[in-house]
Amino acid sequence: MPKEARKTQKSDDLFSGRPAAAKRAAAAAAGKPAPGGEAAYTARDIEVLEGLEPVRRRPGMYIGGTDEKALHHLFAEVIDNAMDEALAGHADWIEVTLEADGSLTVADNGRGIPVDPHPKFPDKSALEVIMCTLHAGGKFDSKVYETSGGLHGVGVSVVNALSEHLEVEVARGQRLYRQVFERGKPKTGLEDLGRVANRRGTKVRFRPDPQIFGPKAAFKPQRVFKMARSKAYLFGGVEIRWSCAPELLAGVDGVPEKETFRFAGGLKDFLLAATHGQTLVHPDIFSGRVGKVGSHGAVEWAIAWVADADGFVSSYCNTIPTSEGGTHEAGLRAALLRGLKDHAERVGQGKRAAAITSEDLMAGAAAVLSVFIREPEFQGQTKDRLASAEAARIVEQAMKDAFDHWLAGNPNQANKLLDWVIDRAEERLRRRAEKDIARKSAVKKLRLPGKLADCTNTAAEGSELFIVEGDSAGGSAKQARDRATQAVLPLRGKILNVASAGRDKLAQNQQLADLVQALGCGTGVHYRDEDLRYGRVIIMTDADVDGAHIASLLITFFYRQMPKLIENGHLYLAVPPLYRLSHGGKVLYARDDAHKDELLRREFPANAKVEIGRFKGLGEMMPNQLRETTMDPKKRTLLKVVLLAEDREDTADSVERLMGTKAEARFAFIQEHAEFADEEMLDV
Ligand code: 0RA
Repeated sequence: MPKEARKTQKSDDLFSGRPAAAKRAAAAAAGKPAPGGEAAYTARDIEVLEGLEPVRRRPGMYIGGTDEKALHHLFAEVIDNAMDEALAGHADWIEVTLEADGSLTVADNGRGIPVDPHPKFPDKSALEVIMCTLHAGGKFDSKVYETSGGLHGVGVSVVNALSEHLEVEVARGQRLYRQVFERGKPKTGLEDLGRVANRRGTKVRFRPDPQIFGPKAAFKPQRVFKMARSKAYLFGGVEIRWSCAPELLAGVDGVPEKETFRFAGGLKDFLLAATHGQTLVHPDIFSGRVGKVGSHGAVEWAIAWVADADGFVSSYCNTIPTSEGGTHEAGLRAALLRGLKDHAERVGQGKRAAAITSEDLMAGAAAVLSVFIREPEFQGQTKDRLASAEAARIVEQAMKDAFDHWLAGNPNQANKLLDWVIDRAEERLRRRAEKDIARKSAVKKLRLPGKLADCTNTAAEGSELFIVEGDSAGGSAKQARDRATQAVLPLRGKILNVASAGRDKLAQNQQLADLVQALGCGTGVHYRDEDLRYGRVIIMTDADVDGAHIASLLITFFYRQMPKLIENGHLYLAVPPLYRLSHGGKVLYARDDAHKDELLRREFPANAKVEIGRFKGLGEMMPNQLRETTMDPKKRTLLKVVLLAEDREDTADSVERLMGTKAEARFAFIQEHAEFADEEMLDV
C-alpha cells in the first residue's frame, strides 16, 4: 500500500464512528472521498470545505430560518450527535442543562470527539476541523447525508457558526481537552486540561447568537425538555438527565428543575403517559418492537385508540422527529388498515368493514412510531418528512404480523375496536350525505333565473320582488329600483293560466318555473315560508286591461300553488299611474279616470290648460317617474292581496268560475259584471 493511501486509511479508521457528518468532514479534510460514497473526490466536494461564513450569511439554508423552531434546531443537532453515540453503544447517558444566561449544554459519556492533530493540517486538531468546517452541502442535498442525526447532516459546525459562544470539552484517553469558539471562530486553541480518571465523552455548551436569532430569542424550557425526554422514550438504552435554571421556570407548567429519564418500556411508556386520563376504546395498548433499537431496519411502535379525543401520530426516524410524517407512517397506516379489514373478514364483518378508510381508523388513534434506517432521506420545506421508500415496507411488514396477532389474541377487544371504527366510517358517510344534500339545495338556491335582477340584501325581511310584464317595463323597473332591497323579475307576455292548464303544462312553463326559482320557497305541499327569498312579492303590471289580466293570472297562480304566501301577507299589487297631469311646473299622477278627474278638479285652477299624458305602459315611464309613483316605499301605494277568512269558499268558487276551464262560467260572470268589463276581456 502506498504511503499516502495508508495515511488516509488511518484517518478513516480514526473517524469511523458516528456522526457521519463529522466523519465526512474529517474525510474531506483528509482529501479523500466521503466514506461510504463511491464518487471520486471532486471540485464540488472541495467547495464543501468552506469556512462558516455562508452559514451566518444565510442561516435559513442550513436550519430552515431564524425563528423559534430554527433556534431549537440547534439543540436538536447537538443532542442528535450525542444520541448517535448512544445508539452506537458508546454512550449510555446524555445530560441536558439549560442555564439562566440562555446557554444550553449537552454532555454525553461517549467516545469523545477526536482531538488528534489533523494529518492534513498539523496545526489543527480534528475537533477544530469538525467544529469550524462546513462539511455537508447544506441540508438540501440529500446525497451527501449519511448521518442519522441532527439537521439531517449539516453538522455541529452549523451550531458553532450560529452561536455567539460555544465551548467543547472532550474527555478522551484519560485526558480532558477544551476549546472555545465565538461565532464559529476559535477563541482559544485546543487546551489540554490534564488527566481525568473517571470521565469520558463530549460536552458542548453554546449560546445562540442574538445577531442571528434576535435579541429576545431564547430556548423554551418546555420545548427543550420534551425534545430531550423523547430521546429517552425512543431509546431505552440511554438515560437522559435534565436540569434547568429555576429562573427560567417561572410560569412554566410541567417542567421540573431536575429529572432523570430512563424508559425501559420504550414507546409504550410514552403512550401510557400521553393517553393518561383518557378513555381507551380497548384496554390494552398495541405496542411492539422488531429488531434492535438503533440498528438498521428496527421498528418500534405503540398505539391506542382513544374514545373521545382526537388522535395523533408522533413519528421518528433514527430518533429524529418527523412531524410531517412520511413513508414510515404510510407503512403503519397500511398495516393497521389491512390488519383490521382482515380481522373483519374473519369474524364475518367484511361487508360492514369495506367502507373503512385509514382516516376512519387513524382519526382516534394515538400512535408513536420509531424506525431506524441507514441513510434516511428527508423531504419537505423543513425536512420533517421521511421520504425513504424502504421505511414503508419495513414498518408495514413488522406491524402487520404483530397487529394480526394482537387482534387474534384478544377477540373481545378486537371487536370493540372494529365496531368503533365501523361507527366512525358510517358516521362519515352519513355526514357526507348530509353535506351533499345541503350543497345541492344551496346550488339550487343559487341557480336563479337569468332574467332576475336580484337585490343585494340576502335577508327576506325588508326585500321585495317586483314581478313586471315585459322586458321594457323590466328595464325601467331595474333602473328605478333600490338595488339593495328591490329585485325585478320581468315576465314575457301572458303567463299560463294555471287554473285551466294541466299539471304537465304547468311543470313545463318556463315563466312560472323562473318565478318559482326566484321565490325559492317551493310550491304546493313543498312550500316553505322560511325559504321565501323576499318579504314582499309585488305584482307590477300596466294600468290597463292587459295588465289587470296578467295580474289576475299571477294571483291565480299564487292562490293555487302557494296560498300560504298570500295568507302570510307576502303578496301585493303595485299601483302605477295611468295619467300624468302637469301645469306650470306642478306634476301629479292619476291611477285611473276617476282619480284623474278628481285631481283635475281639486288640484288645478278651473279652466287651466292642464297637460294630460296617458302612459301606454310602465316601459314608457322614465325610471325616476316610476320610482316616485310606484316603487319608492315612501311615496307609492301598494294593495295587499288577502284571502278573507269568511270568504274562503266563495273565493275558491270565483277563482274556478273566472279562471277555470269552463268558458261558460266566465262568460256568465262577465255578463253579471258588465260595467267593469270591456271588450278585450272577452279574449281570455
Ligand atoms: C467524530 C468521530 C467520532 C466521534 C464523534 C465525532 C463524536 C461526536 C459527538 C458529538 C457529541 N458527542 C459526540 N461524541 C462523539 C469517533 C471517535 C472514535 O472513533 O473514537
